[in-house]
Amino acid sequence: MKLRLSLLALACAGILSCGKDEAPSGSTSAADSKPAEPAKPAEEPKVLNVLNWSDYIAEDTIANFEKETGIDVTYDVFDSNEVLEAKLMTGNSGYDVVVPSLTFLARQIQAGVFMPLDKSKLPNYANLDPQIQALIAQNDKGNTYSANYMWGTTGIAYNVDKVKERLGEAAPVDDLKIFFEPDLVSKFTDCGVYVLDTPSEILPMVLDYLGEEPNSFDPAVIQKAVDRMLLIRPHITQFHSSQVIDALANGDACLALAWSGDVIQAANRAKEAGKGVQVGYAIPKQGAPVWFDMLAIPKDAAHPNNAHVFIDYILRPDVTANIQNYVSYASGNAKAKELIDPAILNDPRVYPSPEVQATLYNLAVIPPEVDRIFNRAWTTIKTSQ
Ligand code: N2P
Repeated sequence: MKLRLSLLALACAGILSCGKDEAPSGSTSAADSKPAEPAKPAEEPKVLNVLNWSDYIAEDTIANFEKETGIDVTYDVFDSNEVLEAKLMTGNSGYDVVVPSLTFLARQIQAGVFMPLDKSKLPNYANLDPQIQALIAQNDKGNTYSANYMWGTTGIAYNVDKVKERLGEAAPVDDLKIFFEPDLVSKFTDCGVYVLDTPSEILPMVLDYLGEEPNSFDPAVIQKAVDRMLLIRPHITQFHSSQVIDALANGDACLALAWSGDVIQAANRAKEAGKGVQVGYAIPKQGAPVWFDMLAIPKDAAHPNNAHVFIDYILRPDVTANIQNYVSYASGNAKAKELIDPAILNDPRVYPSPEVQATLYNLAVIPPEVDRIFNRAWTTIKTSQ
């Protein structure tokens, strides 16, 4: 905790501005000489701009919300925290609701990106699980700026038959060595090896495999992850975070580092397609990153009231449960649990057992200088052949 606070302090000293409210532009006397600002209209126009992860909502959620509230939603998608952060840090993103992962949200809070949530407008906020809320409060103090949307893990996705074909019945699908040992991953070069395009999750996973602290900020330690990635680089077909669902489902990828719910969605799509592709997901025995994706409202949102209406709608147990049933992710909504399809609630890939939970690790809030190392390393890895 102490470490984390000092890292945030470092973040404030770097590229990020700090969490203090910006001073209003112009002095009081200058403001006095200006004509009075026109009064804000009591009601916002009935529009809302949402930016969420791809493949992360039920097919009918937005339509149902629009029907119920009369608010017209423009719904855009992204597939990496790094990309979302770039949009948020420059300001004027144009979005009213965004969904960063908690460790990114933490430094965005420090940079003054978000407005505090007005809990009086969020009666459904009380549905959130107090235990998960306490965990989240380590990065969003007092649960001030965010509400949990979904959470999940990053693990190993595999094509059941192709893996058996190449490594036999006892293939180590739950062991990171299948990915990070060149003599093993090389067996899959011809059938598609995908890696999420996000250094902030993949580099810690390599370090974890190498027996290092996954959240190390030591450049020499990070270099070990880079060296290992360069060793397996010739066997990686694609760095992509959203194409992986279809690639797994149609057999274009037979091994991937991917997000839990996305892999389950791929497995479901493969089943529906009926072409005999079977997709598996394993949380590596070495442990895996666990992450929390958070609903938040940018400070410069043009429609903050509608944004609150939307967040409260999402926090309704039936709405969250409907999304979960579709995307196969866990949520921090305790009340939704009563409504989720039992097949999802009892699926250990979605809600890992307490023993497996004990092996999961949180990702760190990365300070700017480490962020730069990660990004440089990632470019080196991706561009090397
Ligand atoms: C959505 C996956 C989002 C999870 N397809 C990454 N935090």
